[in-house]
Amino acid sequence: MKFTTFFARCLFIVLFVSFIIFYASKVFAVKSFVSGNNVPSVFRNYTYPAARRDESVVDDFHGTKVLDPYRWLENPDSDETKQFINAENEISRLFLESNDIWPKIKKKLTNFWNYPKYTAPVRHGNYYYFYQNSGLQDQDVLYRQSSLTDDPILFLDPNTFSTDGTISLQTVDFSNDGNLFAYGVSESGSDWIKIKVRNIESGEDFKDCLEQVKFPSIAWTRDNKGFFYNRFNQEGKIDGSETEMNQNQKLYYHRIGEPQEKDLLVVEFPENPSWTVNAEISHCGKYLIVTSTITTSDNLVFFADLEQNGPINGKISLIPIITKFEADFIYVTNTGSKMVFHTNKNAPNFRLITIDLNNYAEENWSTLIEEHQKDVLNAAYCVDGDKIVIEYFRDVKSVLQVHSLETGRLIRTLPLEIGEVVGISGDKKHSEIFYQLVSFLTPTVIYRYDFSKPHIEPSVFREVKMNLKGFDKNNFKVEQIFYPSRDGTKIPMFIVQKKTISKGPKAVLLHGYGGFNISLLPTFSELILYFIDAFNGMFAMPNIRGGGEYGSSWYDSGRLLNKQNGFDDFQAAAQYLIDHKYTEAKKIAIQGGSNGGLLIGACINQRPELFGAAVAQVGVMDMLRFHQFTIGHAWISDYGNPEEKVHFDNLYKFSPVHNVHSPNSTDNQYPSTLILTADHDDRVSPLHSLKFAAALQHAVKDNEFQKNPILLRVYSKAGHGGGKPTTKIIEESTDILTFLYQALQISTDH
Ligand code: X98
Repeated sequence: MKFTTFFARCLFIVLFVSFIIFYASKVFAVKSFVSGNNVPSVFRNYTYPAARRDESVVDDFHGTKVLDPYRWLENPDSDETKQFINAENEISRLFLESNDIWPKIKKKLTNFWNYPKYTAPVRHGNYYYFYQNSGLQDQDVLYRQSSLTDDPILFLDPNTFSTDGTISLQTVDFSNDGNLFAYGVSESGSDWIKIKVRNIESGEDFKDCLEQVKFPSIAWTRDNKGFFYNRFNQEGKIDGSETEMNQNQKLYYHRIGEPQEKDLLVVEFPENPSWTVNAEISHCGKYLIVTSTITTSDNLVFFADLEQNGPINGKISLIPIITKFEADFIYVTNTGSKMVFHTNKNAPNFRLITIDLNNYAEENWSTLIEEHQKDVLNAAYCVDGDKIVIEYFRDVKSVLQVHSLETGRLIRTLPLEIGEVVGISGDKKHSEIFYQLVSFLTPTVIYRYDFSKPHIEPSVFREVKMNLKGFDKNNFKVEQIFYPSRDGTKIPMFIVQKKTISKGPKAVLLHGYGGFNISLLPTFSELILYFIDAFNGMFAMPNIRGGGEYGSSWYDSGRLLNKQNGFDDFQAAAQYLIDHKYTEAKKIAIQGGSNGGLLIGACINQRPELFGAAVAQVGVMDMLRFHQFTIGHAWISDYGNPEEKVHFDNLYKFSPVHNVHSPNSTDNQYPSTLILTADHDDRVSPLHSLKFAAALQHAVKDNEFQKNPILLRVYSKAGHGGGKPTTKIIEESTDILTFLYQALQISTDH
C-alpha cells in the first residue's frame, strides 16, 4: 500500500470514529420510545427523522383518490430530500455500528472474500482473454495470453480508473478479427456508460469517447472502420442520480477516429419513443440484425443486407421479419440466408427455429430443435463450425448438450455437476469451448473441451477455491424440496445448511426474486456462506412464480394479474419451514433486491407476523408511479400499466408504499426491516425506497405494538449493483449481516 493511501485511510478511520461518537451522544440523547424486554438494547433508543407529510398531493386513478404525501422525496436534488437521507443514514449507521459486531463481522467476511477468482478464457484474434481478481481488488482485471500456457499479461485494469474503485468496466466488444476493442465504463454504478476504443497491438486508446449510452449494443463492421451502437439523446444531467424517463433510443454508426457529433444516425423509431434498438452483425458479416423491445420481454426483428446496401452513409432501410411484440427472438447464428433463432414463439419452454431471409413468412419457418416438454432451453451458442451448445434448465439446474447445427440432432451431453452454468465461451470459428459452473458451495469450476479431439473428455481447466482455514465444504449440504403454495402449486426450494444438526430453531435467510422470466439457480455467495457458517443458519431459496425456472408459463403465472401468486409462494415457503420445524417465524429473515425488493415490501405488509427480519434492497415500492422514472416503463410487461384500470386495481392491492398500515397487536408488528438503496441507482430510483421508509416509519412511530426498527440506508457513489467495487460490496454485506445478527438475536460468538 502506498504511504499516502495508508495515511488517508488512518485519517479516515479517525474521522469516522469521531463521527460515530459525536452522533451517538446526540441521537441517544433523544426521547426513547421503543422498548420491550425481547428487544435487543440497541433497538431501544432512537427516533425516526420527521418526514414532512404533504397530504395535498392527491392523484385520481380511474376514480380512486390516492394520496402521495411523500411526492417531494421524488426530487433527488432538493435540500429536503438530502436532509432526509442524511438523517436516515445517521440512524441506520448508529444502529449498525453501535457495538463491536460490525467490525468483527467485516474482518471475518473480508477473510471469506479473499481468494483469487477467474473467469473462463474467451478467444479474440490471436489471444485468450479472461478476468482475474486477486481477492479483494475492487474491480476484476482483464488479462490476455497468447496461449493457455503462456504467462498472462495485464490488458486492462479498471482499478486504475479511479482511486475508490467506483468506475467499472461494463461492456467489452472486440472486432471480429480481434484487433480493435470497444469498452464501456460506468461511474458510481450508473447504467450510463461511456464507450472508449483501444488498439489491441499498441495497447493505446484512440481519442474516441461516446456518451449518452445506456443498455449498450455494439456491433463492429467487418472492415474494422467502425461500429453500430445505440444511444439516447437525453437532455440535462445524466450521471445516474437523475430520474427522467429514458426514451427515443436510436442506432448510430461510429467511425473510429471521428468525433461523436459526426456519427451517422442509421435507425430510429420516432413514432414509438419507448422502443429500444439493438444491433448485431451476423456471424457471416453480411447482415445487420436489428431488434427492438418496449419491455423486458418480446422483441421485433429487422435485418439489412450490408453488402447489398453499400457504404454506410445515413439511414439504413430495414426489412421487418418479426413485426409484433409477442415473443422473444434471439439470433443464434446463420448459414447463408438461413437464420437460427432461439424463441418462445408457440413454445413456452423455448425452441430453436430457422427463418430463411429470402422467405421469412411465419408459415415457412422450420423447427431446428423442438421445445422440450419439461426442460427450458435457456441459451444456445454456435461453436466449432457446425454445432450448437445448448443450456437447459432441468428442475432449476443447468444441463449442457451439443447438437448438430444442420439437423438439430443431439450429439452428446457435456458432464456437469449440480449448479448453474454462468458462462460459455466458444465460437463458430473455434473448436474449443470453456464453460463455467458455480453452485452454493463451489465458487467456480471452468471446464474445457476441444471438439477436434472428441476422444478426450471435457476436463477441469481451472477451479476457484476459497482459501479459508478451517472451512470445509463437505460440512455443508444442499437439498432441493418441493412445497405446496397457497393454490396447491408445487414450488421448488433449495435449502443449504450445515450437516450437523444444531439444537433449536434455526436462523433462516429466505431469498426470492420472482419476476421478469429470471431464474434463480444455485449460486455462490460469500454472504450466504457466512450466514450458514458463522450464524449456524440456513439459506432457503424458493423458485417462486414470475421467474423463468419452468419457462414462459412459470413466468406468466407470476406476472401482471397473477403477480400475487409469487408473493403467496414466498409466504408459503416461510410457512413450510415453520410447519416442518426447521425454524420459527421470528427467526426468519427475508431478503430480496430490485423486483425482489418489491417482493419483500409486499410480504411485510401482507404477512408481517411470518417474519422476524426483512432486508429490501433497491426495491420497486411505488407501483403506481414506477413507469414514470428512468427505464421503469419497460417493466409494464410484469407489473401492468397503472394508467389502465384493470392493472391499477391489481397494483393498488400490493404496492408496498400504498399498503403500509399500523400494527394492531405485538404479534403483527412489522419485522425488523432494513431498506437499502443507493444515490446513483438509475435502474430503480432511490425514491421508491425513500417513500416506503417514510410511510413505514410514519405508520409505526407512535405505535405501542411496534418494537422492531425500520431502517433506511442510502449508499453513496453506488447504483443498482452492477460494477460495485468489492470494498462497497463487503461493507453492504457487513451491514446486512450485522443487522441480521441483531434482529434475529444470533447467539454465536463474534
Ligand atoms: C431491466 O430493466 C433491464 C434494463 N435493460 C437492460 C438492457 N436493455 C434493455 C432494453 C430494454 C429495456 C430494458 C433494458 O439492461 C441491456 C441490454 C444490453 C446490455 C445491457 C443491458 N431489467 C429489469 C430490472 O432491472 C429486470 C431485469 C432486467 N428491473 C428492476 C425490473 C424491476 C426492478
